[in-house]
Amino acid sequence: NVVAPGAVHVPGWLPEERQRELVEACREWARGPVPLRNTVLPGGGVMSVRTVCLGWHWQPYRYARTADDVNGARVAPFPEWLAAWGRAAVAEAYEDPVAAEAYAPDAALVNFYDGAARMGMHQDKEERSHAPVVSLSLGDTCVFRFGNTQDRGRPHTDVELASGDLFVFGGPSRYAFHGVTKVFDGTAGAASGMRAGRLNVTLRETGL
Ligand code: MD3
Ligand code: FE
Repeated sequence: NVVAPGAVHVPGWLPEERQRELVEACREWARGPVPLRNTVLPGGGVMSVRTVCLGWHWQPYRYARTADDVNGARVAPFPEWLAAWGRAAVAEAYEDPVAAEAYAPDAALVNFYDGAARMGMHQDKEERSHAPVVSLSLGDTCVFRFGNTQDRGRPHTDVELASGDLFVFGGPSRYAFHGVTKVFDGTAGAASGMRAGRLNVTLRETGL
């Protein structure tokens, strides 16, 4: 489903077995070396989403190798198998194996949402590369709001993201405002092996 130029939603892309593998990997990453934490923004606000990073640590609003705003530890490496999933994702979304082969993500943000967590409308501009962002959803279904490139307001499109869904944001959609307005408690089903809540894994090329 092409939601906007460069923004492609592929419902149910991850088979159950892959969903379970990714949830299991997220459980390991959440244990350390940097723990899952509520990011504190420079203005003092605390995000309701809990995050752990791979490859590069997103420290609002820059990437670093160490989590200086958490425990100072070096972040876990970005695994090569996850980069391969990213290339498969780009190939699937854009039906372009040549573009997909060049995709070299080196950072992942793992976001955990409980039923009350939200993500306000924002742009992802810390990456120096203009390569697409690959998003994989696990567990509870959410309402994802895909906006415009000008501001946080209208026009926007609301899309439900369920466990196993793939979303790729590239080209003109790469710098669109986006957020998560709602998570539907208890909608995870059995596919991912998640007991509660929602996980979202985004793959990025930092260009660093
Ligand atoms: C569109 N995460 O980590 S995933 C984020 O569900 C983030 O956790 C949300 O926004 C989540 O920055 C939304 C979909 C997504 C991710 C990155 C994008 C959409 C995007 C970057 C550019 C444009
Ligand atoms: Fe984002």
